[in-house]
Amino acid sequence: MKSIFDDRLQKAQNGVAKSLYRLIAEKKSNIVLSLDVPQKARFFDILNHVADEIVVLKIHIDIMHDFNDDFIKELLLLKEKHHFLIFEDRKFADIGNTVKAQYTEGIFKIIEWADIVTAHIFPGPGCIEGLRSAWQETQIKDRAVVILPQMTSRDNLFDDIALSAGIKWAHEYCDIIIGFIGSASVYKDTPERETQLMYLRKESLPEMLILTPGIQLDVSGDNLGQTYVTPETSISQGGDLIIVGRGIYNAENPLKSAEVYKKAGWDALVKRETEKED
Ligand code: 5BU
Repeated sequence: MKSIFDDRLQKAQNGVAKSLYRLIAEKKSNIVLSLDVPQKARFFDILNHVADEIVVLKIHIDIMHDFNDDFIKELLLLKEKHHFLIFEDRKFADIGNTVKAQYTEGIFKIIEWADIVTAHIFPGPGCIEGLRSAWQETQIKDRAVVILPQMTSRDNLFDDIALSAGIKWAHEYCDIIIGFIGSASVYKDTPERETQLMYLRKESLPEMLILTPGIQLDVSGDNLGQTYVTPETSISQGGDLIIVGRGIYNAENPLKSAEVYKKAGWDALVKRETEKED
């Protein structure tokens, strides 16, 4: 029997995308855990509990207290043991020369440990070229970029023009861009009731992955402008992976919560993919 996303796996050019498609099928999970927990002990405690349920661990390295090389060593050991990819949500947004330095230098040396990073599209393609040039020069085998043609924050300035530019550049830089951040339920500025997320799915290369933050089962937002939808809403509109932060790490029992999101995400994905085949 064909496993989920087999066709997309065959088409994928980037090694990280291939690994991710394999992990999704093997772990029967489309969960990206956004572990925005600055205390190292709590961070690793939660990660140890939920690592088998997730396919990607997303972090913001610059929020960690007492960052040092041991943090990365410990992270890489857990990656090896539990099989997940590491995603630094850096949102690079500068000229190519600067993002190249931010990706490779400084105390974090992100390129050495992050399989995936995020980049804005507003600076233009030079931003992507800077990251790609760093990747080519370091000769690290598999590295990937996810770009942001949408965001989940309330009243953001992303529009249909940014969406189309993101889709175009993802085509052009498909050796390093493996997909997009998507946000459900934002409608395109056209008479048809089509969301930007549906459009993103329809117009982008089939092998592109769409990762959607702003996911919670029980609440619709926070008091700082975040907006939430359910896994089902996001996936039915074209999201492939659901990014869950506080819904898991702030739960009384993060493992139980991760299991609930995993089931909700997986069921919605299987339903969508099965309906497509019929
Ligand atoms: P939450 O706790 O599930 O709300 O965390 C969401 C995470 O996803 C957090 O790390 C954000 O920085 C990240 N995020 C987002 O929420 N919305 C976006 O549009 C993008 C990233 Br891009």
